[in-house]
Amino acid sequence: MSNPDAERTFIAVKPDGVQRGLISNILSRFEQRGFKLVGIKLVTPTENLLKQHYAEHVEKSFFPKMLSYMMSGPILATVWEGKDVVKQGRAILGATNPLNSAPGTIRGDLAIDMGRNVVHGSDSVESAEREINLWFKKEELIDWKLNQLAWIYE
Ligand code: IDP
Repeated sequence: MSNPDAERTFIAVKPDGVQRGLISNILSRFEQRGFKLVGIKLVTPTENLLKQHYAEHVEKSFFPKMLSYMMSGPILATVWEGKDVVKQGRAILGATNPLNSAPGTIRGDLAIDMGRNVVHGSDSVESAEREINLWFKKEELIDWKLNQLAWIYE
């Protein structure tokens, strides 16, 4: 069995996903795939946190609207662990623009507009590490053994 604890990703349910009651639908996709939840909390992010999180977009024209969308209510912040979880997480989410997302993905099933695309997921192992450190304190990440491991990994 390879080491499934080796990789982590940051997945967030954005305010529209929380308001629309989509939390359990979204989390169940990661749980049922076999990934392990190691951190979870509701957060109302500050402007400062979002500017750090979306540092690459701060100068973009859509940023002010995106900022008010992301600050419009609580976000469910989660951290998942498992083999190739960053890339697999992005595949579970679908494309940034829901209109380009395949059915079966979260955005392809549950969203239409880019500015209401329901979820965030880290796009690389490096950004995952940065985002996890930004949203979570070390002690908020729980080290536990998934007893089903041998049924998920060979
Ligand atoms: P990602 O969320 O799939 O990683 P990014 O390109 O990092 O996509 O963009 C971050 C978020 O910014 C998107 O999820 C989307 O909500 C928003 N966004 C990106 N581009 C646009 C745009 O052109 N118009 C409106 N919102 C956008």
